[in-house]
Amino acid sequence: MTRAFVALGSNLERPARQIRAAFAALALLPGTRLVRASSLYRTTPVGYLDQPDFINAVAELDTELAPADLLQALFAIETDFGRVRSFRNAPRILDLDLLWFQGVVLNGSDLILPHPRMHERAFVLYPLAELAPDLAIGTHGSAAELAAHCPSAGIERLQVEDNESSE
Ligand code: PH2
Ligand code: MG
Ligand code: MG
Repeated sequence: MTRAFVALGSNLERPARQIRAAFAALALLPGTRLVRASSLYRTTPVGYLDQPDFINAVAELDTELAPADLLQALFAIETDFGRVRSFRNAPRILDLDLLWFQGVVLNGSDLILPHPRMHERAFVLYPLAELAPDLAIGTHGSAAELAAHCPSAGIERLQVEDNESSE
């Protein structure tokens, strides 16, 4: 079994509901166990700004899948959820990004590990640091250290009771 972390994001069609359903879909992947799900976070868009706020979260997995197979499985879940790819950073029903895979460093054309932008994105680091504060992100530092250096503006951790109202 290999430890892996996946980032979840949604800003269309009842995002909190999409994220909770996506955790369930991850738990059903072959040879894979959902170890833990982070809290849900409401985050303001980064990059392309003219779109709704996101719900973001992180999943911790144990998996027998190889990185490339896990990546394909994540794409398949995105497609199942109705994701349509238009332009880069466009609003989406579900985005599943493979962040970290047992510390593997990979520079492929289809997959870069650890995820090349994760160390600078508060909407990834806050939920990740909640699950694995000591996780080493390549040579950048630990999840908690990196999160501490990211401004918390625009990041709101949802209380469990908020989850329903944010659907
Ligand atoms: N994903 C992006 C670009 N910008 N901003 C937020 N707040 N959350 C995201 O998940 C996100 C983003 C590209 O995947
Ligand atoms: Mg993404
Ligand atoms: Mg993606």
